[in-house]
Amino acid sequence: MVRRFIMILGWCFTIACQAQDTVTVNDSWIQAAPPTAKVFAAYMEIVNHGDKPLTLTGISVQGFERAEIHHSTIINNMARMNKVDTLTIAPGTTQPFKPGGYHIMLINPSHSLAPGDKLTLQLNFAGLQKSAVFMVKRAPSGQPQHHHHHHH
Ligand SMILES: [Cu+2]
Repeated sequence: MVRRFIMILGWCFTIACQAQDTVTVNDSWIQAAPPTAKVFAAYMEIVNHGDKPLTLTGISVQGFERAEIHHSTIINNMARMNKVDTLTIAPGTTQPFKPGGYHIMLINPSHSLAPGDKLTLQLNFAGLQKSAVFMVKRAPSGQPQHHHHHHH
């Protein structure tokens, strides 16, 4: 009994308790846009498997001037986007990034992206970093389209 307990602890330290395993990124994709587009929206789900809050503090990406965390809201029937500095994900919860809500805004590309292209984004959390591959694709029909209005 005691030996089994120690084995579980050892397994925990070597595998399960590493920070990289406390966060998973699912369904990561970038919405295709015309070749002249100056902004692209990226969507995903972030799952916090850990027992501590996880705070997203920024996004690093190559081939763009910068990336920002945005939140879309509808005010007086107008789609508005607000830049968000940090986003905290409670332990054991999933934070969706989807059209009409939170999204990652990729700004000023050095070259255009076409459907089928893949791009690696690095998600910077307080205390850990996580890379995820995003596939460029067209928005599923019936989903609200991302509005490229900027009000900064
Ligand atoms: Cu945006």
